Amino acid sequence: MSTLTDELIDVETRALEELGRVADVDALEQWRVTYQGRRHGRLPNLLERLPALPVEERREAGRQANRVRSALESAYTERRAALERAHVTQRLSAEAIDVTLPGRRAHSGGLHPTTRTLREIIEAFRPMGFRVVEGPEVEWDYYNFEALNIPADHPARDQWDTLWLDSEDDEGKRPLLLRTHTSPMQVRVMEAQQPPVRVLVPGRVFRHEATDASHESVFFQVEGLAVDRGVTFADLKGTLYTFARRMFGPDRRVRFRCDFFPFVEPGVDMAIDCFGCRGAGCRTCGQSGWLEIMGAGMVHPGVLKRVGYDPDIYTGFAFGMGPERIAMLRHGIDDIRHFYANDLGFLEQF
Ligand code: FA5
Repeated sequence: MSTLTDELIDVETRALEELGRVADVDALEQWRVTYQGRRHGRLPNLLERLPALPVEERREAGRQANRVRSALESAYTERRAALERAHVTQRLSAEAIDVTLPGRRAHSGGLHPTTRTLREIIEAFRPMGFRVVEGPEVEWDYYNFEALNIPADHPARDQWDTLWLDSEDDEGKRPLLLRTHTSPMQVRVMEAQQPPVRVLVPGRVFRHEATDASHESVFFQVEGLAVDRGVTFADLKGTLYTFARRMFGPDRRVRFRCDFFPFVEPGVDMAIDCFGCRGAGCRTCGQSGWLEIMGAGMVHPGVLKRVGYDPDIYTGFAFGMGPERIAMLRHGIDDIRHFYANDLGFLEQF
């Protein structure tokens, strides 16, 4: 028959052994109830038998009992601390940030291809002495048409149909409309100053238009105007050739053809060979092989007279170009409708 002392040592051995296998807080609690639980714990069960022992056996058993109790208590405390440490480490590693991962790049916006092109056009003309001015998108009929030799019944109004607005204060220049080109600024600039004039006018224009690969109904133009004594058609051609070389490079073909605009005399249109077909004809250029980028000409004497310039003293040239068409040529964009469709896939390429 084993003594209580033997049983105490036996319980201690098992308890410590089992404690070594305890892997989490739940199992630890289970262990505590099994060995130290007040009501049915193995150790308290043994201790209950102490008072009934004969005196000489009780002393030795009592000493062992105290030793085993404090051994189990300190083993328990140590194990609990170790489990808590492991738990914290585990949580930290689960929540850890891997600083070696490459970060996500912040998304930064960019300039719209039209804005970029406008700036490039301005930079191409700046060394030739042109300054930049802007004008109103809502314009009087007078500036958009009348002052440019396009009276109410003129057929040129058909090709420049637009939206009209009601207005109270008409100053005799009514009605109001969304400007169809930047040419009204020729008149406004000349009304406001005396020659020499050398301005560039970027801005948005509006037209009633059946849209296709090279036509939008809301688009941009850049107007140019140079007026002084002795300005000739050779100045016009030289200026625009210089521009074309700066913008498109020396090996691009440039075409001038006679064209009619009521506010110039003579008038031309300038085209660049189409990037898509190099002149053979395709959908982008409407099968013509050329992409028309601007209208131009010598300022009509009637327009000069209307703003108070003497056409016998002053002459000048003007031009109006489409920056979207220029961006199409520079970047190989096959449809002008991409520009304002707000498709990020398109816009992020610039
Ligand atoms: C004009 O608007 C004249 N004001 C240009 C001008 C100015 C002539 C000064 C003489 C002197 P036109 O309608 O051709 O002309 O347009 C000029 C340029 O704008 C065209 O060459 C083209 O590049 C661009 N453009 C015209 N219509 C559209 C359109 N619907 N969509 C995109 N670009 C267009």
